[in-house]
Amino acid sequence: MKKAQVSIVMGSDSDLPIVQETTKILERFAIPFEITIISAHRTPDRAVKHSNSLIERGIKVVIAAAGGAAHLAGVIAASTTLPVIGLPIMSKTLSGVDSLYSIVQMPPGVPVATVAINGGTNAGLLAIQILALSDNNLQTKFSDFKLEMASEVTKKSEKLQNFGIEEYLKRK
Ligand code: RP5
Repeated sequence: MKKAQVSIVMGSDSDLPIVQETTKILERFAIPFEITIISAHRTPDRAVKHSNSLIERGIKVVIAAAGGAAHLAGVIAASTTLPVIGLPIMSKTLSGVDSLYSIVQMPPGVPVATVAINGGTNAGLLAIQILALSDNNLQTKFSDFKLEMASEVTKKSEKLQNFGIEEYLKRK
């Protein structure tokens, strides 16, 4: 098995459905990753221990998913020099705005790159882009991915021109 390059951490197993979007995109690009559940509040010692072990284990990027008072990404970023991507999970009470603000509003000196609420795929893609800075093959794969996306949009547009709105929606 290849050594993990990305460490995915989530505050609770209830975050898994969104985190699975991240793991799927990492798998698509064949990026080896590790995944674990650590709570900044319920297991604070483990959060710091995990952060301190990242570099020696060869991890290059961290993705931290949490909802509500989502301090996990910030706590990890405080104890490592690796780039940390925060993934705010939609909460029931405040629809994830609480998670977003908790993750994005870091003090100067300790940045967390924050994606959209439930932006699991983009968290993975951002990690891939960071890894691609020192990996030409990955850079090429990422360019192909963008071309594929562009071609999907063009195909849809041509279909819309050919069939018109009603027929397009019927065929969708
Ligand atoms: C956060 O609180 C977790 O990241 C999760 O999004 C949220 C709810 O946690 P559980 O009630 O599912 O443990 O710590």
